[in-house]
Amino acid sequence: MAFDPASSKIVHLGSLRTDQTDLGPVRFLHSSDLHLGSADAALNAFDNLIKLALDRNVDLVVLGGDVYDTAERSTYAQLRFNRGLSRLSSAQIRVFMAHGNHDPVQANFTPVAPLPEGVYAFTEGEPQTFLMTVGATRLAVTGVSFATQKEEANLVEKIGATTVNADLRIAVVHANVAGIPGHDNYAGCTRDDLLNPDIHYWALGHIHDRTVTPMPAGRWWAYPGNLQGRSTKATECGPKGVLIVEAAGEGFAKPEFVACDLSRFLRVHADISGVPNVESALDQIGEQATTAIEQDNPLGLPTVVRVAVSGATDSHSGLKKLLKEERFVGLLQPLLPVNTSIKKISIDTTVPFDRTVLAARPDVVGAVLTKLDELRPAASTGSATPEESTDAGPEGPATSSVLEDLIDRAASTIGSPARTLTEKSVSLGDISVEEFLDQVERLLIDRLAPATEDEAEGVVQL
Ligand SMILES: [Mn+2]
Repeated sequence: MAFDPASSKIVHLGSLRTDQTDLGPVRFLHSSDLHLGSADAALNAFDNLIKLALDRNVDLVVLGGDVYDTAERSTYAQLRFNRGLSRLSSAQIRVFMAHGNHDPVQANFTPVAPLPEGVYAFTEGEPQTFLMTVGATRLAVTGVSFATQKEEANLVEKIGATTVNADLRIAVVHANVAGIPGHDNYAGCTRDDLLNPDIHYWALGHIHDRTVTPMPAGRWWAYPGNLQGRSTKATECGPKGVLIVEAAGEGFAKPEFVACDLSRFLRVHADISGVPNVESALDQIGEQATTAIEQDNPLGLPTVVRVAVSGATDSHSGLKKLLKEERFVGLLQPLLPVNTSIKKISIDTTVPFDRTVLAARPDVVGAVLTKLDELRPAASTGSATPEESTDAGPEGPATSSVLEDLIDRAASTIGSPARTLTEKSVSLGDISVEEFLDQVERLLIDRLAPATEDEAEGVVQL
């Protein structure tokens, strides 16, 4: 079937199924952020995607952008991508692909070959719709690509403004819904833009965290997340793969996640509160981390972990020393499942303490804890994010600016330990003020109220 997809806003593809008696529901695979060309693991995960599409006998595959890691599109990645697409093409599975900020349409690259038959890349700027019949269903797939890396237009709104005559509509686009943090705010749109009743499934790309959100009447918007994790950054952790979506009722049934990744990244947390010594602490950390790794990864894929340890324990200073001597990884490694490598260990433990005794101390520790107790009742609502904290209400300065003052004052009184209590020390983000205060308190106790003489640098009695 020869035509120029760039020339038409609506393209008729006819009937998708070779078996006209197959009236089963429309079934498709949704993937995005494949970042092909980054590491070979991504290309191998793409091979898993192809195998899955064939095994599940889907009618179509939709790709929500950032198929390639860079605008220059690695030649090797293009060849591997085309090889996979050709297998879908031979099986009569159509592919609809939007481009995102990593692989915009206007880019300096040389294609290794034209796209295989039955693979369609959406044009830039204005949405394009493909109409087809799948069994008894008239299906429309509408999408649009990024022209350049920094797409400013609301592409979701542009798609929503198009009208076509169909029973089911899938929209394919790379976009940031409601300014999700941690990702560039390209092609931003609001949640309300997605409520458009004409679109039954928004096949989105860009956000590497998988997000599947139901809307009324069997409609959904979803980010499948990237196809293969790349680091221990929070959004890169956990199983990565694709969504399999099947028509049901007047829309679609809940999408099914299927992992396609070949290696995994994971953040694990071990709570060793009350553990009496360093040896038991190591055993506990090993046990808790193993449970978390096995739960995330029952098939035993190679896993890279970051381990965070917390709790009030007598092993606190011993663990800190092991970490300083760079001996921790070597000791923990044999306690974890084979195929696990440790990227980082962070020790956020404290010495065991009696809070009442500390709060009564006539020094900066007592003063700070007393101040924190005063702040807690006011902290029952709101968040500690800097944007919200600048909104000082009529009742006075917002909580986190009070804390900032407090930390400043502590820093000028006692020197370096408190000065390290910067915003980096606590995870300012979408946390409540109470959680924020807890983090501040834990850091204060760790740095200002050490258990042993040799840790007691910088503590000044008031
Ligand atoms: Mn992106």
